[in-house]
Amino acid sequence: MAINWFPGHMAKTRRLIQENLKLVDAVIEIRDARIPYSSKNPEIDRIVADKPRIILLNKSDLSDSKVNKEWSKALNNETTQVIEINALKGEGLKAIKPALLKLLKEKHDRLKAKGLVNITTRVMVVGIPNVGKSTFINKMARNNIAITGDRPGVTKNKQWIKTSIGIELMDTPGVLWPKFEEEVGFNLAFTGAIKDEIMDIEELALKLVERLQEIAPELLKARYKLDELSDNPLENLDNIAKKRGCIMSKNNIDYNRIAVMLLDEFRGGKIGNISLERP
Ligand SMILES: Nc1nc2c(ncn2[C@@H]2O[C@H](COP(=O)(O)OP(=O)(O)O)[C@@H](O)[C@H]2O)c(=O)[nH]1
Ligand SMILES: [Mg+2]
Repeated sequence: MAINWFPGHMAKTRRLIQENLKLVDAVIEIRDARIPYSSKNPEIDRIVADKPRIILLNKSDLSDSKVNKEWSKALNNETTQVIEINALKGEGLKAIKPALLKLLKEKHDRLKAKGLVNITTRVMVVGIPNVGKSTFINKMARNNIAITGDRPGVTKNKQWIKTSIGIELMDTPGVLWPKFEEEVGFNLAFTGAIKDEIMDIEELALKLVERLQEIAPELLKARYKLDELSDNPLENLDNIAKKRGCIMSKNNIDYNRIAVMLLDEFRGGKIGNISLERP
């Protein structure tokens, strides 16, 4: 993670976000469509409370579209609308405004009854690091101004970004912490949310093979032209390495090289559209 979280830090972030929530009509929570459970902040439901919420399943270009539908169905409810998007390409963004209007209908009707005509809808974007918050905000911003840097909570001097769909976004997203669970850690690492420098990437690649041989064996076989898979992930990793010529002297496997290659190809969607989690 770009940020090292510790309890004081988390409390401050929570407080900042809760303060900023008073200024908005709704929350846009972004998750990684490949790992909608692992990319969820553990306290988000309590933090957002009863604010209308839109959950964006981002990076849907990399996940399994059938599984995206399952997640949408599982997470949709009275106060939460789920939308699949690809923030890089701007796909799916059109559905956001109608979803917001639906969630805010009663409030808007009340305001209209009082005679208000031009109602501005203000929204805050939140999510754990690497889910695509900055990419999304930049895509939504009319002038495509760059917003960089991950800061927990949001800054004191907020600015509102006007978007092409008539809603205003708080300029800085609320950066939340991830769950601290082993399985979640691996999922975040597989998808590239945790920096490789702090991971043992050979172990990570082996774990990924183990996972893929379980959930996407055909895609794994096809990508690396393997006739069959072994039950033993290490054997599969060795075979993948041989197919890719990751061999050193004396026929030893170059595990570092195949690990980098495999993780890179998975993250880039080259092995296929793979959802690591189902609802
Ligand atoms: N394939 C794909 N990559 C994306 C998408 N959205 C963001 N990314 C990439 O994910 C990485 C993290 O995005 P960023 O906006 O910095 O995430 P943030 O930490 O939440 O602000 C970057 O490399 C983006 O290019 C998407 O919809 N599809
Ligand atoms: Mg960012």
